[in-house]
Amino acid sequence: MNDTRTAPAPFLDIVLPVYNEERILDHSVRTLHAYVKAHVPFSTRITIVDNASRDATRMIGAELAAALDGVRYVHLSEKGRGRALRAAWMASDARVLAYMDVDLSTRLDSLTALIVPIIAGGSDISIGSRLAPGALVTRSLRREVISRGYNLLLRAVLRTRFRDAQCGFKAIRAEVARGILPNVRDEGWFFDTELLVTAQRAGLRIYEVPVEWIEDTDSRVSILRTVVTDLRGVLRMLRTEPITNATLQIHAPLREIQ
Ligand SMILES: Nc1nc2c(ncn2[C@@H]2O[C@H](COP(=O)(O)OP(=O)(O)O)[C@@H](O)[C@H]2O)c(=O)[nH]1
Ligand SMILES: [Mg+2]
Repeated sequence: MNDTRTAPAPFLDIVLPVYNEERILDHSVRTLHAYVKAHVPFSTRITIVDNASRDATRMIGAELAAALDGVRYVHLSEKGRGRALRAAWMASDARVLAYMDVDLSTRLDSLTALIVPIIAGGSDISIGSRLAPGALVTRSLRREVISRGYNLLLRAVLRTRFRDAQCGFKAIRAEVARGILPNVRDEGWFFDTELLVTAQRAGLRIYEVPVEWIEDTDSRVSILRTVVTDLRGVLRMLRTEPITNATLQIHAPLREIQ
């Protein structure tokens, strides 16, 4: 594995949460790595975060980290996508943190649109959106209906102003992440919603980027179980006191702290 301890801190850290992804991990990481080299104008690390995969993900991840410059592999022993994102973001020394699903369902050309508002200081969190005007989405009717229904519920019950809580394509200013993540409890799929609702309540700025999304039908999600845990999460958020920006102690936008 690459020794990144002595490497200079990158500007951007792109986290790839993975669970049993032996089939696509190598191809996706190489695709993203080549894309970053060709199109991303600031220093970037790719961090693969694996929770307890039971296939060859661990071996492939370690091989990729050894073979490719700026790629690292982290292994956690407990499952949970939220747990993986929190661990990777909290440990990162980068200024801007991102994550994306390893199936690269979101077209990579949206990456700059995600990062630029954060760098420019106009946004604290940027999120890919499949439900914003301009998005181009190919997915099953079942997933479309569940996604729209869930986001409408969030709007009605939690008064959310963003359109798509669950798109696996997000970025956040590192300082904001450090302030807000200790207040985000979910370790699984509700993590994204909890992060955004907490951020909105604290008055942070959430910027939505319409994305081109092509669903990869190979999924780790058990839809019924996720719907139930999401609804439980919504109820918990209804009972959670909002935290204020003052409590978070988030100050200057990135532009000013550079
Ligand atoms: N680290 C980690 N990643 C996970 C876990 N569960 C799912 N993922 C990853 O989350 C991403 C999205 O999962 P996917 O199955 O494509 O979800 P879908 O697109 O909503 O069907 C993929 O990169 C998965 O490998 C988990 O328990 N831990
Ligand atoms: Mg997927």
